[in-house]
Amino acid sequence: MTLLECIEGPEDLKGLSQEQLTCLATEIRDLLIETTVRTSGHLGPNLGVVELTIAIHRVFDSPKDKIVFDTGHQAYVHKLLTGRVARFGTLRQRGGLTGYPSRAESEHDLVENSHASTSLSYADGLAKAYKLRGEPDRTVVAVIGDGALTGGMAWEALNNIAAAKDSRLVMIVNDNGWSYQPTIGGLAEHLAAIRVSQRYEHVLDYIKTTLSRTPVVGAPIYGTLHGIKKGIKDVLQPQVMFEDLGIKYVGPIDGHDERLVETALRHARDFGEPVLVHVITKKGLGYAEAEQNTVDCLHQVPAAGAAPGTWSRVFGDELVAIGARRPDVVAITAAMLYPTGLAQFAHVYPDRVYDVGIAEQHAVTSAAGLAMAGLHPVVAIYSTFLNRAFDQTLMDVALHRLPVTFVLDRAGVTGPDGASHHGMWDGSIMQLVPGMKIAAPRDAKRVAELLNEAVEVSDGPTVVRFPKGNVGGEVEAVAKLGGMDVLRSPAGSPAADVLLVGVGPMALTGLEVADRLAVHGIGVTVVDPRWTKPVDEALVGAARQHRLVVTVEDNGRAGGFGDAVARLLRDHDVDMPVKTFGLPQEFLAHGTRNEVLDEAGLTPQHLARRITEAVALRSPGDVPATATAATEGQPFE
Ligand SMILES: Cc1ncc(C[n+]2csc(CCOP(=O)(O)OP(=O)(O)O)c2C)c(N)n1
Repeated sequence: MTLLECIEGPEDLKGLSQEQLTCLATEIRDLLIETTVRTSGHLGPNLGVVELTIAIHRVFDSPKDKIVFDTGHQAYVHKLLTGRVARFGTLRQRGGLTGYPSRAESEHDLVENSHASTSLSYADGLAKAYKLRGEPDRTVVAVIGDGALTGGMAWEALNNIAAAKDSRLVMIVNDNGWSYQPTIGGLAEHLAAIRVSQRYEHVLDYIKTTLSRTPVVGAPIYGTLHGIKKGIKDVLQPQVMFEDLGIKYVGPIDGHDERLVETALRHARDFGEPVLVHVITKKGLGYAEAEQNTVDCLHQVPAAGAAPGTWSRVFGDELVAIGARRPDVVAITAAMLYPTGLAQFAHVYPDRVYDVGIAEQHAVTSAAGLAMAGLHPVVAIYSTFLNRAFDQTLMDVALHRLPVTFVLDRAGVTGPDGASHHGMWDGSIMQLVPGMKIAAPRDAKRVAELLNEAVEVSDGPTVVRFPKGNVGGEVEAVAKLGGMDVLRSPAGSPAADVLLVGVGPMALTGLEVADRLAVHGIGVTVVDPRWTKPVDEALVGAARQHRLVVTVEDNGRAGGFGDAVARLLRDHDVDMPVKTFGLPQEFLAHGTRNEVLDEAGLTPQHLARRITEAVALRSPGDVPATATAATEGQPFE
């Protein structure tokens, strides 16, 4: 039995010797590598926090003390130290451990949102609440990366924490110099300056040794040392940023020296006021492939760049082509240059791409500024992270009718990253934005087509949304219906049974559904709307020629394209049932994209069955016997 297998909870760590802790760290790294290489997942970030997480669990008393991991992608080590070693092999698999903290999994997990830069706000609230509730013996710990620290929320929180002098709050900045890519911006430069200042390091080493030999007598000693350090930093580091904010600062500390980290954390814990502990770590430490990976230190396994054949890559290639013709087109990313497919554009036009850090809100309003000054910005962002910038999209961009194109990658079900990462909201919230136009390409050719149409729009914002993964085969239209593509008309029957409108790749799913229904004598017209907002009014006339309208979208059902179509038909007094298929308005668990879609009933089999039922309900007498039989349990395979 390994040492790691004996750890059932944080209390089992507390009696281990320094030698045993070193051995434990090695075992943890081995398991992290072995598992994530098989299951995929956040390897680089976790390899970097092994000693730090051990130290946290030795110093603090979880779950009484509350540990908040910012973003949560670096919480695998925490999972291993809190009783989940045996299940770790199921990481990110359907029904298995999630890739982020999960309250269903453990009482040691608290925050599972996995959108970055929130930990300090959660911690601020927790600490205030424990104070008000008269529970002064709890300490709140926030672990935040230098990447997440570029997010505006973190600074809003710091501003408040600085004022809450008597909060028992320890903020650990895990500074590895990387987000996905090297962390950018003024803050990153400031941290880097602290990191590389050898002279400063030497002085600090001296202080750290002194500090660790000094018997702990509480705040006064700490305060004295702190005062000494501040003096030194004032000499060596003119921008003593955190302290200027009024926040006690400890560091920088070698985050792979478990003993040193422990010492710093114990002092911070006992200080009784908010303290920021600055820990320097190496992303990917202990795995050569990660340490030497110059793209992202194996932030994710497999590496997070846009691979050939993916939607992201198709978009990236087309943007390069557009960039050649249109010198006014510029690109913005919020710390996701490679994953969003912008790397090629950045390579060809390095001056026309802006990586703003994990700062989606800023990205959008900065895009508004670029557009006001005559450029056409393309904001490439994962669908789920656009949620952050709804108000900026609505008021800063749309209200001013600014030509900004949002390219929403990972729209719809994403898969193993679970509830926080499914891009199932944009299709609804963007429907609310006046003047917004939303495109959803069904295949690679349409990505190019619609992206070009989007950047031609000069009087308001546009969205181009597509899912995660590889693009499927190309399907040409057989006819046009307004601005929409008709992909299939039922042979020989002018008035068909079902008008099926499928959004993006769901139009191709619609073709499979039509095949299945045709076998049972139900005629289906399949339409790809191309633009889901505004809804094409040609649907009104088309609906009248069918007996049932069906919409299918890879987005939450509430307020999405389906609801917009139903509203259009109501507004035109078309008395026609509209079945709107989409994702249930729930926080959907992790699994493969296909597993989640299957569970949501968005596969051709499920859809064919449900549509048959709807047709049968509408006109039982008219529906062919084979079709009604299928509704009584005969599968559509
Ligand atoms: C709001 C938001 N935008 C983007 C992301 C995608 N993302 C996940 S981890 C990460 C980098 C985080 O860097 P850092 O906080 O330094 O942690 P590290 O991975 O370096 O340990 C990014 C950009 C996110 N989770 N949330």
